[in-house]
Amino acid sequence: ALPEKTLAMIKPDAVQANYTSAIRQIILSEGFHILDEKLAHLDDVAVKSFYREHAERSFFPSLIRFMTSAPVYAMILEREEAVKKWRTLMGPTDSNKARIEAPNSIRAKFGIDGQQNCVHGSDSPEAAVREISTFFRVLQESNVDSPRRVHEEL
Ligand code: YYY
Ligand code: MG
Repeated sequence: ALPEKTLAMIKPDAVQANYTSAIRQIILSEGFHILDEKLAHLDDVAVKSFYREHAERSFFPSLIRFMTSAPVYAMILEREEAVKKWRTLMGPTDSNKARIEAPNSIRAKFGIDGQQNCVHGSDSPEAAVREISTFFRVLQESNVDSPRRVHEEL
């Protein structure tokens, strides 16, 4: 299978707890390449856009406060089936559920609860293209058909 990209983000809880390098090491040991990475501090406008699919949910104001509370660490990951493989490695959204259902997952090991869950991953190749562009300047013509070209021009 061709390589695919996804956006991974280490969230404020895990950056503050100094889990960035441990999580980064797990990512590399699982066969992902990190094409680019950066620390960023999101503001309200950026988080509202990033999580716009959840704008009507009751947890949205709290989610914005959490995501703007401290820096995040964003990474472009590449491997075959990167979107699905990274979501599996992260584990379920709720860290406490992750500790029961996927004890080896990153959320099981480093997450706190259902909101402070240490990592984000794009949920589709299309979302990955959009989310990567939140943090990185890249050619965006495709995440599926010509990943090599995008990689080479980074
Ligand atoms: O993609 P994923 O992060 O696993 O979950 P989503 O359902 O997309 O929710 C995004 C984000 O919102 C989640 O990581 C934590 C937060 N959240 C929350 O604070 N409370 C909930 N009941 C559900 C999600
Ligand atoms: Mg999601």
